[in-house]
Amino acid sequence: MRITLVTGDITTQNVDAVVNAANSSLLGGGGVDGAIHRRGGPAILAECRELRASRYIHGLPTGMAVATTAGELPARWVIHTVGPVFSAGEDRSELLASCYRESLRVADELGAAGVAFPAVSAGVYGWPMDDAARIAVGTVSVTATRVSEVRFVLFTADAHAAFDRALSLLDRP
Ligand code: AR6
Repeated sequence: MRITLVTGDITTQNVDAVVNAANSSLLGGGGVDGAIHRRGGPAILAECRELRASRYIHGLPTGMAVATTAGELPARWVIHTVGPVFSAGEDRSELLASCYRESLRVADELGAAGVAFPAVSAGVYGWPMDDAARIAVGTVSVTATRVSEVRFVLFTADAHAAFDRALSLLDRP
């Protein structure tokens, strides 16, 4: 699997699936979630509402992922995952790693070859960027998947630099 980094907006990415840093309501929010629903149009929210009414009456649990179509986005699917809120007192890294693993599992089910991820939990949910990047890159690189390209789409130069550092740590023996 190829891991690539770009600075930019995830809603413009031409990949099979884009991952949404959602919340368990699946009914939208700010950050990436807001941008995806705004640019993707109402079809995504309609499917999310269906998922809430059928499979996830109590919401999508933290660390899980589920797909919808991508509405008017260039991608074919949106994979919604719920990152953990950062806690200084409790190690929730395993839940953040689970977001990446579960999203790749869903991508495999869909047959998606290219998947774009944002820095899950590193915005409103407060996860320090360097640590979020290390968990993201570290998890994706050891997950067995048929996905051939994972593209991390970072919103700022600082986030891009953090993912760059995480990738170079990976190369070190
Ligand atoms: N493309 C790529 N990255 C983006 C974009 C974009 N269009 N917009 C923001 N980012 P966040 P979270 C970056 O807050 O921390 C929502 O309200 C952003 O700079 O989107 O998992 C949900 O509904 C940051 O680095 O997600 C939840 O309630 C990263 O994406 C909650 O926020 C993630 O920031 C989830 O919080």
